Amino acid sequence: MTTPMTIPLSSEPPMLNQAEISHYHENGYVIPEFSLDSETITTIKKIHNDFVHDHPEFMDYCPAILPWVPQFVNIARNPRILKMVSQLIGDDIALWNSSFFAKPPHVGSKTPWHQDGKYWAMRPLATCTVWIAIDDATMENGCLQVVSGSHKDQRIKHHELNTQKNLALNLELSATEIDHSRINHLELSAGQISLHDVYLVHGSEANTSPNPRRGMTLRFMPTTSHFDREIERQLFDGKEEKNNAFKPLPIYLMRGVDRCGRNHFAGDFSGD
Ligand SMILES: O=C(O)CCC(=O)C(=O)O
Repeated sequence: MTTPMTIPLSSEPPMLNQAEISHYHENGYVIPEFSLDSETITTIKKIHNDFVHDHPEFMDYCPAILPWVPQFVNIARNPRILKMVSQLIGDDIALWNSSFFAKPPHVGSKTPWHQDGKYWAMRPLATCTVWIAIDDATMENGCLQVVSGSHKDQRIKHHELNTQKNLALNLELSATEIDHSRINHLELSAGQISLHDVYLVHGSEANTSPNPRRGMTLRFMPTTSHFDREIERQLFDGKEEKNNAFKPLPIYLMRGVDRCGRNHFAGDFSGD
């Protein structure tokens, strides 16, 4: 019998104030008073540049970068980021993915309107995404857009297959599911972050500007959810992932313990 992994809770003081926490729960996202330092952003750019140099197929979008660039886990270990996430989804949290929406100048793909939960394998569905602006994200270069409050009914709405070229994702919410009166553009300076809920409707326009719009995501789930490897496999089947054969995602316990007792973490053998 092995001892389950435990990572002590952070002793950091709270990062989000009550208004920010309420904004997240009410609207499905929040932009906190926080910014990563420029040195960290420069390091991320350099590592990402080296990565796309070796893997040009991921120049625009990489759905899962940790299997290729495990050192990005250290960005997720930032105690202040973990504190914010724990204030939103609880003290027991695991990092299960990081994607890179790089949107190069002039050719960067549109991300169609979608809900993340349509694509994901944990049950119950739950994730707080930390979206990090690696460049200034503006209306011109395709900043993230969200539909405020669209997470509230906790329902995966109807998506349709869209096989059009130059889309980062191939499932798109049906037009009738989008409340255009509640769209907000999340313009951020490099280093700023937004956090969003698994049910939030969001997307972004193509980047037709001369400026890059790199966005890096960190996907955190509460360990009350089980990352179901069978569902992960089924969701992958039939998908062309740019020469990327199926590889189960490594999951990292970031804080606390595995509450559901069924997750299997990198470096731990106590899950199922
Ligand atoms: O950065 C983008 O364009 C889209 C990001 C996104 O869909 C996500 O973070 O889930």
